[in-house]
Parts: sequence; structure tokens; C-alpha cells
Amino acid sequence: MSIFSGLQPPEAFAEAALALGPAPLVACHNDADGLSAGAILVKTLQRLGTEPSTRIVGKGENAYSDAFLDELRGRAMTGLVVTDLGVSSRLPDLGLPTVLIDHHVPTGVPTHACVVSGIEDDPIPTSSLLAYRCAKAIGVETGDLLWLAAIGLIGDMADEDGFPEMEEARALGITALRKAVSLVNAPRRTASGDASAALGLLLKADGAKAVLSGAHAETAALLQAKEEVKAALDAARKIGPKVSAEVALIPFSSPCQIHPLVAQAWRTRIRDRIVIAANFGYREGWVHFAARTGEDRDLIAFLAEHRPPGAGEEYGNGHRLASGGALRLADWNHFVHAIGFGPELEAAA
Ligand SMILES: [Mn+2]
Repeated sequence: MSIFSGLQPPEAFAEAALALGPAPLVACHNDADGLSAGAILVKTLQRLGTEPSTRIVGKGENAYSDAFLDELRGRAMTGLVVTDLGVSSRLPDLGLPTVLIDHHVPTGVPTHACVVSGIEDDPIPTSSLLAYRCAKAIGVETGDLLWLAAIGLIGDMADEDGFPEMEEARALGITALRKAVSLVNAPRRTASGDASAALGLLLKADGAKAVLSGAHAETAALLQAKEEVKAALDAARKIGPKVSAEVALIPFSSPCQIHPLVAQAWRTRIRDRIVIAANFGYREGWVHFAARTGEDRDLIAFLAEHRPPGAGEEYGNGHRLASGGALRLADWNHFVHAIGFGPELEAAA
């Protein structure tokens, strides 16, 4: 029996898409999975005769914040599709047809939207794969969308999970697909966090090889983004962890979104503790952190247990083995004591 009611399979998109009107907005996350899901949905909605616009939700933003709601209210659009940005009952009710396509653990299921979720499937599909299955369910041409589904599957490390679509996509050239993922994932980690070149390239290119070829101007911008991130990561890799009973914490400061990469790198080296990479320099007034574990532990439950009183929507979401969040400085200081550290890991206000 499902613990979430109201979640739909991709087949539900066939009907929901037709209600979105002539000018829908596609809002997507800025990573490879979110961008490729966004690109699939834009192309699908175009094939239904609509003119979709796009909005990438990126650095320091949350699709369920009041600021984003205010922005949406000011936009001329006839419907809304939100993908790879989580599922929350805080989804704004704009009085417009709304579809969510997502694979994160819902923090609540909104009743005024069609929510296509893979959370109860085993294995859990990525947002890009859900978007591809949505396109299939509608019956539009999907032959040129399979590589985009694979970009998200590889980006979210679900390419070995046995999805038949991924096995089919291997014939397109796995090496080129992997390299394209690495490029598309780069800009969202830079100091600016602007992934518009990556989405532009996914919409223009006819496959992974075209992403890499340099035939499109965006490729140079993505290569530059990759260099910027690499330099930041090289610096952060030199910092060692501080250890409490349950947690190994790596503190550093960078405007780049490298905390997930730092946590991932230490996760393979520290097997008996939860790894938290804490970035004090990502955004003014906040500490952003990524949590990973090599143990069989539920990080969402761990973070909920130690949730500081002021934590918002951006805290403790994601997956059992890969979570994280962002906390204002006072809340971070509360949190860091709760997980067993002293004043040396507090953020200076
Ligand atoms: Mn994502």
C-alpha cells in the first residue's frame, strides 16, 4: 500500500499535457537530469503544437519559495510543468493546469496538480526517463529523445540500474553520452550557476556527439565552466575531515557548487560515518551542505532527527543515501552542535 496518495504513472501525462494550453512554462532543475527532462518536455510540448518557454531553477533558488511563486504570478503562461525540482504540497496554486514530473521523495503531494512520480517504482526512474516515458505515452515522435533520457540517467548515476531505455541508448555511443553529461553538468556548479547554455545545447543538438563537437557555440562555454569547477574542486580536496561519533564533516568555502562532489569523494574513503561536505562560501548568509553515506543509513531520517528549528524547504530532501541542504548561519550553528561538533565548526555571523 502506497504511503503517498495522488502519485501518477507517466501515462497520466497524455491527458494532462493537453490541458496546458498554447504557452506552457517548463521549469526544470539545473543538473543533467533536470535539463534533459526539461529538453524532452519542451520538444514534446512543441510536437503537440504549443510554444513552451523555459525557466531553469538554479543557484540559491527553490521552486517552492515565495520568491519563485511571485515570479510565476507575473508570467504570461497557460500552464506549468515542473520537473526534477522535488514534490511538495507547497506547490503554488496559480489556477493554471500544472504537472509535476519528478523522482525525489515527496515532502507532500499537492492536490491541484498532476504528479507523475517514479518514487514507488523499483528501481526509481530519473526525471529524464519519466519525461521520456511521458512523451511515449502521448504518442509523439520520440526517436530523437532517447539520448536525452540517457543524459539524465547517466547524470544521476542510474545507468546501471537496468532500465530498458538505457540499454537501448547504449547503441548511441556510451562514451560520447558520458562526456556530454560531464559538460552539461558543469555550468550549474560554477559561481554563477547559470545553466542556460547547457539547456540551449540540449535543445539544439541532435545527439551526444553534437554536444561535444563544438559545432554549437555553447560547447565552449561548457568547457570553460568545467575548468572553473575543476580548479575549485582541486582546492577543496586538500581539506581533511573533522570527525564526531556519527559524522565526518569537511568544511570549506567556495562559490562553486562542489559540496556534492566533495561529499561523494570522501564517502568512498570513510565507510563508518555519515559524510557531510559543508560549503561556507556558496551563498552569502547560508551554509550549503551535501550528505552522503556508504553505510545502509537513511540520511533523510537522520537529517529530520537533527533538524534545526529554522530549517526550511531546502533542508533534508533528496534520497536515502544522498541528501543535504542549506541552512542560515544560526541554524547551521544549531545543527553542527546537534550532530556532535563544537564551536570550531560554527559559521561566523
Ligand atoms: Mn536534479
